[in-house]
Amino acid sequence: MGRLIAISNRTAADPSARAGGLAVAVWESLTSTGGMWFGWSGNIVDEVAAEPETFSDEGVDFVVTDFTEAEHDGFYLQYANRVIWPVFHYRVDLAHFGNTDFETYAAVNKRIANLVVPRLEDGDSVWVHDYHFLLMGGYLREGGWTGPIGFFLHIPFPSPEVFQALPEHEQIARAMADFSVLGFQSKTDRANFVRYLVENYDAADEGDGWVSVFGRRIRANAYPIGIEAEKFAKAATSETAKTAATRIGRFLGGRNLVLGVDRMDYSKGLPQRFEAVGKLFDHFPTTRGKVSVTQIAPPSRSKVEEYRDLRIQLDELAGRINGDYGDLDWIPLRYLARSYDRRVLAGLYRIARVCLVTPLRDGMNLVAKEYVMAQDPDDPGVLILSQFAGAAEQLSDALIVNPHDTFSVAETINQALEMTVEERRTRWEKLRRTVASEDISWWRQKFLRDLGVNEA
Ligand code: GDG
Repeated sequence: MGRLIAISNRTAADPSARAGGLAVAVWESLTSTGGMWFGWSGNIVDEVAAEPETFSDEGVDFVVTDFTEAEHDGFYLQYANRVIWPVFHYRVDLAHFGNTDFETYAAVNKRIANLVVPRLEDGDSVWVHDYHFLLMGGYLREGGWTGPIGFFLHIPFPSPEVFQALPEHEQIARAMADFSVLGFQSKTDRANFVRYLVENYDAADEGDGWVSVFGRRIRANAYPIGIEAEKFAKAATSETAKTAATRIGRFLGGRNLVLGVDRMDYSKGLPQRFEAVGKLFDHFPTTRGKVSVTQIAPPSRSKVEEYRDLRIQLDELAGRINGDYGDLDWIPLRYLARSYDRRVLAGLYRIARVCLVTPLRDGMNLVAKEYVMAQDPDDPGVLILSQFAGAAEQLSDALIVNPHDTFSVAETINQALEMTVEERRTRWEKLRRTVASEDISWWRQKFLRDLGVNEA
């Protein structure tokens, strides 16, 4: 059988990077089929060498390239993260439509495609990941590759009205139609993409995922990404997890823990979440002194202005809430702008009575799934989940909220805190069954089957 060829911005060349969801899924597939992984080396240089760096690990051949400062800026910081990321998360107001960034974005897609094509062999299947490489299908075809190319979008695909705010929407859509299989996180994302094609280019939605457009037939489906479920459940009872639970237990002093874990990103709805916590203490006085909210928010993309603004906003909100409600022996809302070991997170999830996953938009949200797998079956906690996270399609037994309606989120936190253990167990058991069965291997196999890859 043929090899699998993965393309993503960052690769798992560094073994410590293999811990993330995407890296695990791709790595497992590549080691089982044998294959290659193309991406960015992580280095910024004055001049990119003609030949990329290549090396092998456990039968996987890595091919990584450096970026120039101009590529890193125009491709990664600007077009990918200040145009596509905000628009695809429905934040057109935050998008910076520069004049030349799309050209740089396209040039990097093309440059990497040109590294890939000469290294492909008959029988190979290509699997491209995420919003950095929306044009990759077009350039691989231009280079002469006629074999299968799959694409998986980890972030939402917005409604057509929002997607059309991108000046380059048509070029992007045409290039996306050069992929053989297009994978989305949710049915909503898939429906948005197909509606855009139907309304603008007379596409036909032919059933079973098949779509005819631009004289081609492609497959577009929802493949909700999962986690390494059993492994995460084990991590939650590891020694490191127990130690973390003991440490935070000392701080809690018998109070209930309400936990949030998110990269510090404006899509995650953190200011609204903090507002909801303020309303909880305001309108539900029995929770005062009885609940501690801890938000873990490792900073990300801190070079980008919108992220610096978010940080300032959160500092102010947390300060105000603690100033208004805190007492000599009680900090109502703690927010820790740093990252922790995964096993530490697993330990915190396990003792949290409530987990707040309230993004304004999220492709999937793996924190919701990790929280479910980390629970103690006898005394599980309650997941509060935004209706705007892809995960809400699968996890309907969570308490589903509208994150913009902060009073209702406050009410739901109170409801979760008062929920009987019987109801907690019933809801959790259904959630656990879904997360455990629709795990990362299920996701990968479902996608690769449609791409025509038979794993060994
Ligand atoms: C994108 C899409 C989609 C968080 N803090 C720490 C830490 N984390 C880990 C979590 C989780 C991961 O990071 C975050 O995953 P999410 O899915 O929640 O969100 P994004 O980073 O935005 O990921 C998203 C995902 O891609 C996969 O397709 O679900 O919608 O936006 O695993 O546990 N990990 C460690 N320390 C931390 O402090 N070690």
